[in-house]
Amino acid sequence: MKIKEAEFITSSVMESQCPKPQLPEYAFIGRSNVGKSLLTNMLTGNKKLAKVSGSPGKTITMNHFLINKTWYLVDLPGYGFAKRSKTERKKWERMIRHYILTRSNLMSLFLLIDLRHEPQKNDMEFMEWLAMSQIPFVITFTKADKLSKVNKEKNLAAYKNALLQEWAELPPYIVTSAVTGDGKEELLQYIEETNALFRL
Ligand SMILES: Nc1nc2c(ncn2[C@@H]2O[C@H](COP(=O)(O)OP(=O)(O)O)[C@@H](O)[C@H]2O)c(=O)[nH]1
Ligand SMILES: [Mg+2]
Repeated sequence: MKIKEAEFITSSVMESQCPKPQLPEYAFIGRSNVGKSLLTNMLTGNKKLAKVSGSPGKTITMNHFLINKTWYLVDLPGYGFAKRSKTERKKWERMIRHYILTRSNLMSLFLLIDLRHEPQKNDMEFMEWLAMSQIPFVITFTKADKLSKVNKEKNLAAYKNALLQEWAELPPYIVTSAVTGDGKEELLQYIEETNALFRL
């Protein structure tokens, strides 16, 4: 799939502000600074579409982008808002989980994980929750350009090991870099195939 058109639609702080669920939707979720905005820009080929923030955890909104007038990409800040109060964080997490469970057009979720780090407890717990809730997801490793080939393999192996301690099978995963464009074709192909399964 080629992206010919990518349009910012809304920034929402409540579900009621989100676009009507009439087109297939894919969500990017992950801690702040993991690379959600840059990956959105890389996928759409528009460097200015999503703001790439230098200061983590500043804006907490759900941002909808309409792609080729046929599907939505939504940026869901999930967890790890360093500068927020615990109450605020909890409220957001509850809302995001509710969104994931009830959004009728949500086809799949891309859980973004910085490949430079060791497996993180909250990412692992979130994946368990997704699996338990039967929400399809793809682990999307980010910032692959920041690692040597050897370290990339090493960190991937560490993740696979951690996952296989919990599960019999690995969830699907894609290794990406918003800098080199790695993973772009794979991601877009997955979306194209999944779009075909959408029913209103
Ligand atoms: N080298 C490199 N840096 C990245 C990549 N993705 C994001 N970054 C950097 O990581 C920081 C956070 O990225 P951003 O997209 O704003 O993260 P968000 O908070 O998840 O939306 C920025 O300084 C980006 O330039 C990547 O693939 N490679
Ligand atoms: Mg962002």
